[in-house]
Amino acid sequence: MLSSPPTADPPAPPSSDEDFFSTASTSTSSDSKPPSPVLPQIPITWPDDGSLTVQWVVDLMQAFDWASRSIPPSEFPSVLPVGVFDKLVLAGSKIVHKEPNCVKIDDNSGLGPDSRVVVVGDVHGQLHDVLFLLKNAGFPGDDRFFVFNGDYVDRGAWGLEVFLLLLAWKVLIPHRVYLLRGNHESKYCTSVYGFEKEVLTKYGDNGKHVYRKCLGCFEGLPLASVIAGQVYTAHGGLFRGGTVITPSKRSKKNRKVEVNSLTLGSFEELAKARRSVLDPPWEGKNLIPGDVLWSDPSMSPGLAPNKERGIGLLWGPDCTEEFLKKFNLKSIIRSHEGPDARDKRPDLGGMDLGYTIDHIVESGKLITLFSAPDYPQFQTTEERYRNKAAYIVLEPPHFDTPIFHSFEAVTPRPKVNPYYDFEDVIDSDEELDLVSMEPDSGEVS
Ligand SMILES: [Mn+2]
Repeated sequence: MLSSPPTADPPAPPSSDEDFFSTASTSTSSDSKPPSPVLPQIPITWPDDGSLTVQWVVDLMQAFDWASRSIPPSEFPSVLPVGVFDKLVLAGSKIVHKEPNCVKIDDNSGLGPDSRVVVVGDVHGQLHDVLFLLKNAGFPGDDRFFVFNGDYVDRGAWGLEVFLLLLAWKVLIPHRVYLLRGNHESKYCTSVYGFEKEVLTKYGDNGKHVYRKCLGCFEGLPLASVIAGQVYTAHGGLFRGGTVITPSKRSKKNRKVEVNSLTLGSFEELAKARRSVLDPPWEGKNLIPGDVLWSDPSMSPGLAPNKERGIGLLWGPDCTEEFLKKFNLKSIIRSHEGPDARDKRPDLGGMDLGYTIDHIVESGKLITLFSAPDYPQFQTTEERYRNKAAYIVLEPPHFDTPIFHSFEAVTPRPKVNPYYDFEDVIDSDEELDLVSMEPDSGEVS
């Protein structure tokens, strides 16, 4: 029985979307389709009227799952023709580019007493684990919001599928699904950690076009969210403020840019940052996007440059407290560090369960959330971490107490070749190769 008494009790949990691949059709209209067959309808076609349905998105997920098990990557366009890719990415890009740098999810956006908010960390192209997560947490819907903390692509072999299926949910219900940007949604990371090569392999002659369109969409992804005025989420975390610009009216060349000793930034400064850059700059005056996407917590007090990564900040428990207190928040949920990264940081917790509570301070907590189990999937056998992953559910009435759900990797997964040199490439992008990055990064002089 799912009915609940008409009291102030919390509402009954939403029914699970069990067996969504075999019994996905829930439409009651007269022209409803029969349940999806095991073999998907391919190629996927764009709806005539341009409006997606839940069934379309479910069919897309099923087709991606089937393709990952049944056809070589180079035949991917027989599942998703480039014309349909174009339509989906155009629709998604238009929506995300209009969103503010920090999206607010509150009663103005439909958050109510029956709502849940699911927060998800790095997923890194692990398609089957993302499909499991969506099934386990329940699909996005009227009462179920999703905030993804970025790093959809790279490392895993199905970054394109993961990003596109999440983008399809975004297009279907833009005010229930929020896709934040991770540091891997950039030109630099995708050229080193596999996504570019993956796209070129899957789309052949159209690969460059598809890759460019994906980067264009990544550029538009918002940087952070605030849920119910209680929880701040972002891929890396906190960011600096106080970049003082001393303008000179006479000559632009003499314009001085001074960075004061590091101080925490405000939401006003976050709102003004220019996020539409292929690679967030690590120098100059547009530093907030790089901080939000690349920073890490530290157990040492204060705010310092993140020398390990070459971009972003390290912030201590005192900064977590200052940020929470100043903005009247209860927690920070960030991602960005998997089991490999945490292996090298003995003063912080390990990522065996998919989350860690890094700072506990007077005003609340700092949490790291990682949603890619058994990561990274191509690591040589003896070095595998076999970590669980996790997602967080925030519940009414206050949405301020994270409930953790850990889960294991879906096995067996299809055998595939990696799209990057996992033997030699450094772990967890801890070090930015500044020389290989384009100097401009879209930065204005
Ligand atoms: Mn990351």
